[in-house]
Amino acid sequence: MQPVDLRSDTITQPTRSMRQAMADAEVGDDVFGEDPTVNRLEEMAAERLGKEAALFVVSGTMANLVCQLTHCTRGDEMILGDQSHIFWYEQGGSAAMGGIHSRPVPNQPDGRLLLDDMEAAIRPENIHFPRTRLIALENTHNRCNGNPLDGEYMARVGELARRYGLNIHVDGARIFNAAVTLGVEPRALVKPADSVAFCLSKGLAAPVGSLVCGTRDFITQARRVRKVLGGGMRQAGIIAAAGIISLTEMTDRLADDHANARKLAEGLADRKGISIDPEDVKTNIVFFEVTREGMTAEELAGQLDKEGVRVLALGPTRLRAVTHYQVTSRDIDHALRVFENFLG
Ligand code: TLP
Repeated sequence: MQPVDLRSDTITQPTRSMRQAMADAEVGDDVFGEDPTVNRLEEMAAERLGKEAALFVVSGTMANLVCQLTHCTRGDEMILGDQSHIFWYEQGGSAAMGGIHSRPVPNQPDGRLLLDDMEAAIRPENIHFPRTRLIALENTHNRCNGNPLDGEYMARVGELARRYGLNIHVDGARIFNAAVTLGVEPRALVKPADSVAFCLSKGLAAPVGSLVCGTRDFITQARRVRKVLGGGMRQAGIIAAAGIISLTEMTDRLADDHANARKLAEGLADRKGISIDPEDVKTNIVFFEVTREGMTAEELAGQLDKEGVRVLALGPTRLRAVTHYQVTSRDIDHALRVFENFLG
């Protein structure tokens, strides 16, 4: 049997129709704006996110960085969650590349930042202080159990940002997971956002690519930033073609991943030496703790790997499993049997 690889939804392989679309893609030089397939993908992305325009970039990390560099100049401050992907996993690129100062605010267990915490973090005008420019949110929130943020919360953040003249960026790497679980279109979740980044190469199964969405002016500036980062691609329609399939064929099926994640969480809750509340699992990300005396997350992940079940150890006792297109309900049954054999 093939390993059941639950390390991340980034491991998804392109579908047959993606490979076909890639082979047949009409292409041109995208730095000249002449790749019809990239142009079509960008139009589709802007429409789905309810923004004027979009920009195709190579990764979620580049999408976030392009947005931060477009919103901020050196010495500006960005309010963001202390558990956010930007803060944890992007090498501090905003500081390294843009001289942007990060102001972390505690993420609540559901991924929100409290309005009061954000408001308290906004700098008044003072010669000693950096200028607060940007609020960055994450939806779904990776390190907070993949929790979705709803439109109502976003509207309240929007009101706060407007009051202080701040911009909002949403790292929506998995915004389609949020939309599917909340039963809305993604545009309903990002109305007050000035920029949104989302990924094609996670649950949506494309091999490469993310999109930045915003106003036409913002995207014009972001296109310049992408170029200086070396991200101007030429016949990128080859990969954009797969992204079009992501948007047309792969969004609704995310509900299956969420059902599999819930099934995994419920099964794990019955295992000895594991602590998890299945109610916390709203999308495709399942965090759990190993509570067996003397066993680390690393050891448990190593043992499971030997039996063909791959998960990530993300802390001394914390592990993560992510469901995706390549994981079936039967794979979850198999994974749960392996957990049971090992833990009882
Ligand atoms: N997340 C990856 C790892 O980097 C942790 C994963 O396996 O979950 N925003 C969010 C919320 C993400 O989860 C990720 C990737 C990114 C941005 C970055 O995307 P890429 O990997 O395309 O640069």
